[in-house]
Amino acid sequence: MSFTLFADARLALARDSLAGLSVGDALGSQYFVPGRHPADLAAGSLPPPPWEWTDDTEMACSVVAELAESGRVDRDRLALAFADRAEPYRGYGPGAVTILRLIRTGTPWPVAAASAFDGQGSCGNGAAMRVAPLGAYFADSPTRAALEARASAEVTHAHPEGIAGAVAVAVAAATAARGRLDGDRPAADRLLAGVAGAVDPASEVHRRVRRAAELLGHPLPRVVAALGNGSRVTAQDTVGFTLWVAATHLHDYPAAIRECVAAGGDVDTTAAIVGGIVAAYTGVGTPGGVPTDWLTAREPLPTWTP
Ligand code: R7I
Ligand code: MG
Repeated sequence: MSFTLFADARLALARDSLAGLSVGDALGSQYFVPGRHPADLAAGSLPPPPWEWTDDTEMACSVVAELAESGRVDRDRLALAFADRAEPYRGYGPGAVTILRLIRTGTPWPVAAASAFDGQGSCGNGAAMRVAPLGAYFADSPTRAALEARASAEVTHAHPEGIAGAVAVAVAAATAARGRLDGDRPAADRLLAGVAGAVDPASEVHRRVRRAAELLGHPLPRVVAALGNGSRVTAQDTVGFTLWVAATHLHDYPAAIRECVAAGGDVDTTAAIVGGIVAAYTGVGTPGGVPTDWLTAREPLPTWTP
């Protein structure tokens, strides 16, 4: 069934996803602080606030600001927004630091992005980590979500795997938000099949999304062994795993985040991706949604966030 989504309804979906993304990022990064243990979260104990967000959230806020402004991704403007707003101490990847510095000092983004990693372009998980709210914004069209996700990725991630990771996460978030609007939770296998169908079939990201579907119902250590947990900080090593977690726990935000923390690896980013997808389905302060006390513990978002 086709339907019309007004701009403010799109933005509300994107903002709920951003809440889930930023809380996942901020809580996940707490487990890099010495003395914090994943087992504490599993036992129900939260780290003391404030939970500071990282580059994942800062870039996601720019994506949402771009959509609020123009309803689409203008690559030139998004590249400049990423570059101008980057606070250096937020934990950006080394490739991203270089690309954003080049853009800030006048290098066109296609040149800056293509120069990364000896001309391979970045296949880091950074394009995937910031894109879930964009998927939620395009809840009415996974095709459009995929197209705009590609545009949002290209300004920093020229490598096909980096782009595939962003497309996969955006389509998952669009499907989750659509399920929320329909009042009908998408089944895990259907969600993953829809994502696989939207992603470059030649990519490793595609292979791992397919593998994630085969591993539904399997225990976490087995899943991490097969799909990774982001410890390599690449899209290939991150996205399949995060989609397995999101598809498995789509109705239960706290359980989804606990799973990311238990898995280890690039926890702020896996929890940001998973949190962004799951919150597109659950919302905030709802049963199974982003808990309001978690949201309060998170450092406030930048003042310019829409
Ligand atoms: O993708 P990116 O923005 O990284 C995001 C991650 C998240 O975890 C953030 O929270 C932050 O911690 O970083 O930044 P990049 O530096 O472009 O990519 C991340 C990493 O992926 C790099 O440091 C490399 O280790 C790896 N990588 C590559 N390795 C080999 N060849 C990215 N591209 C390549 C490549 O082409
Ligand atoms: Mg980070």
